[in-house]
Amino acid sequence: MTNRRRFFQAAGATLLSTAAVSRVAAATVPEAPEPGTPTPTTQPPPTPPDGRPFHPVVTLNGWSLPWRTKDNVKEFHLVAEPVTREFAPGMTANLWGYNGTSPGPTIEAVEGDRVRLFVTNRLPEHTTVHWHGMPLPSGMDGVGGLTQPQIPPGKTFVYEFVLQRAGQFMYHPHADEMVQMAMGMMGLFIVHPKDPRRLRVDRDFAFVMAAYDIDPGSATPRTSTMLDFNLWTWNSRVFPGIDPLVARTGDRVRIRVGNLTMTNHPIHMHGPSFEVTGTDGGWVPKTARWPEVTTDIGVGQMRAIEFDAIAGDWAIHCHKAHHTMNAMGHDVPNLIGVDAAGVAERLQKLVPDYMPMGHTGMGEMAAMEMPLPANTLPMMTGTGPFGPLEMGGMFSVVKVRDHVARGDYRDPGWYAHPAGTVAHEVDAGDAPVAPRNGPPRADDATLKVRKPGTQDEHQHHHHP
Ligand SMILES: [Cu+2]
Repeated sequence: MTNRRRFFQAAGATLLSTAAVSRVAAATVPEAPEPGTPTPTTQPPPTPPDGRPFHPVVTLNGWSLPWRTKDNVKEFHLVAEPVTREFAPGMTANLWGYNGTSPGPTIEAVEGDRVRLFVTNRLPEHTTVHWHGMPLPSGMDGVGGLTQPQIPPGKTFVYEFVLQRAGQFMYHPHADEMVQMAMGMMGLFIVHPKDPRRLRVDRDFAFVMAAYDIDPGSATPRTSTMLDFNLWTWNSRVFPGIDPLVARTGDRVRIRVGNLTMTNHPIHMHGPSFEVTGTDGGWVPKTARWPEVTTDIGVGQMRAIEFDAIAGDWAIHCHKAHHTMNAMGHDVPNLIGVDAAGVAERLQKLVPDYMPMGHTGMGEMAAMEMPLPANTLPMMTGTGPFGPLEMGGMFSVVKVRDHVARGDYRDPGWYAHPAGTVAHEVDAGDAPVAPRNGPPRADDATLKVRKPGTQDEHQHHHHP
């Protein structure tokens, strides 16, 4: 009931702000749509209401921007504004985005379409929109100061061009770029082929990668960070907040991924191998493609990968291990092999809640219930059918099942492995002798630390 009331209050607030727009402006500028649901779950794509038919993309944890058609031109309306975005249950960030979300809604249209893109600036500073990768007239390219004046706060600008090439593109400001992108201003722009049979796939997913630096216990990103970000997101979500990518066995699946972070991301998918079939520069000729299980996506690049779906739960993630973690401290010494028990006892006299960690690795982090600062996600988290997943950040699961209806993207739950196909414990006596190389293994596995220059080291040197 409370949620319902809150929803209507929010709806009322929207009406009020719409009424504040002058009538003249309302007649020429199309309404700026807001997402259909305030929850950041993947919105199944609606069938295009008019214009040439196309097979819409599924924006992971996102939505596509409705348009209106006027004199054969598709009119879209983006509003740049402060937004809040839940990264995963338990953490919400103060960001800047478009039409209520970060990333902004995906713009979808068809090769040959003429589009008119209205951009209203409700930020406290000027902005522009650059249509990244798009072939267009120079004056529509959105570089503040170079190809157009900046859009001042409170003003609306319009861009207009014909979509010349089918493919995957991005949009983002080219104004105070470091700050505005660090605050989450970005979105996807998908141009579908004129002939919907061309480049046809059964399932077409899309997301853009962004990085944020949000101190544990706070909610607003640091915007002066250059490289040391601590939250690695797909469509401004982190695992376990990223929805699964659901497909049916045998489906041809495309995933379009853009990178607007400040470092590269080697995106790795388990299970079926894939090919890079397109970039934001165009489509890769069939004869120039090669099979991969990881593709590195550089800063400012987009990649479309395609594969034939095989039944299972297949992890998909960035292969930089610290990008599959949530906000963490960086200056942590490696304690593997160190017996911290004595130190812990003494520290607990000073700090009663002190817990020694890391002396057997960091896996224990995922299962423990340590108090966290408010609005902070555990570094390693998520639970699967066999226990903690020990992941965060850029991680999700491609869930492929034999029986999924066309257009059904709902989470099918965990994979039911056929009998006898899951790794399991056995009696160690059943295993063959494990050959090993290297020096004989000491019975006492405790790490012996010997500092250079100590007597031990000296003796070792003279008596090998
Ligand atoms: Cu990465």
